[in-house]
Amino acid sequence: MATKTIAKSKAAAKSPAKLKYSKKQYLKWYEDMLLMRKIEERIGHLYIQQKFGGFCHLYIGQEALVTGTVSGSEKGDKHITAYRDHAHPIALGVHPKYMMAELYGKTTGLSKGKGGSMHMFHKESGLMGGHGIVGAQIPMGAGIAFAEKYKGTKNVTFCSFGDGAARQGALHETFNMAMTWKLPVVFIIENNNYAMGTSVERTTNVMDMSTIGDSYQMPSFVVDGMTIEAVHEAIEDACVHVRAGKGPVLLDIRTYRYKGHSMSDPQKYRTKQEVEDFKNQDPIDKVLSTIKTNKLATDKEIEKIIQKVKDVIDESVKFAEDSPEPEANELYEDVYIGDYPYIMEYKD
Ligand SMILES: Cc1ncc(C[n+]2csc(CCOP(=O)(O)OP(=O)(O)O)c2C)c(N)n1
Ligand SMILES: [Mg+2]
Repeated sequence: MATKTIAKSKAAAKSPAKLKYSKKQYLKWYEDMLLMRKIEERIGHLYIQQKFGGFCHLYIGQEALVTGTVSGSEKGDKHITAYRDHAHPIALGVHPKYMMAELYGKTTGLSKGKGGSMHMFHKESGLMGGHGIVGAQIPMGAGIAFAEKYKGTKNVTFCSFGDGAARQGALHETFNMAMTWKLPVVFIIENNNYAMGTSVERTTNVMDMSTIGDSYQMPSFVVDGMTIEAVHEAIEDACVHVRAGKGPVLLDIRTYRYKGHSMSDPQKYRTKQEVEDFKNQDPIDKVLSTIKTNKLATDKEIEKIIQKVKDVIDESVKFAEDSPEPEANELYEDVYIGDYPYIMEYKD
């Protein structure tokens, strides 16, 4: 598709040094991404110390995706994602203490302690989860977009899923319906090149994942996910199309996770050099370099941001540790239990 080629060259041509965005925007990007990175480093340590259990997938390296998605979107828009979801509430302006409390399984958590790491929800800010079933959020994202269209809002739904999830059959039914009904949804492939230990090239004959939209004539773009400006601009462009009622857009955002798939991953499927090569394109380093080169903040101001981040993390851990566990009699509240007689019986 012609559009795809244009978008590729547009993304590649972006240069942070050109300062297309304001000082305020750069400092916000820096603070948000730093907070995501540092809080997840802490989460990794807390997990090893067995402060909480369950699965735990870190987003480290991918911060520019959700940060640029939110900065390029508007209030009222909806966001749905997979289980790698600790950074999403932060991007949406939710204090991370509620995310931390959820990890600890406490009542003050984003899902009242019943969801854990993979199920962060915050309806008020538009976060519709956090989903542990690979690809489950693809049809659900289209469903949310359908509801927005039905209600006559101008809200866009951002539906993010991994390169592995993109291989689920439900994607094709969803893409077909979303294009037929011109639903207001931006599909985002968080393409970090691996589904657990399986690389994209081991799962497909077609390496360019943006072509998945072609059979549905869905406008599709490849985006540099290690550069915040590129993500932000791609989202803004996509929103112009979607809000005009023209239907979905697919963004294949190329990113990389620095840590293992989850907390137990020996990472034998990739070399240390590969990880280092991506760390050399780190989105947070790039934003900081732009801030320094263009003198958008003094060293003292940068230090202040770093200190603020540390304080917010300490506050979040303390809040999570001090919060109460759910009571046993809350077990069946806020969870879908269906209308099965045996459950009702058990409840009585
Ligand atoms: C339906 C389903 N199948 C398998 C799994 C096990 N599983 C968890 S994560 C994962 C890999 C998904 O990779 P990707 O979509 O690329 O996301 P990433 O972890 O890279 O963010 C698999 C197979 C699952 N949770 N759900
Ligand atoms: Mg992946």
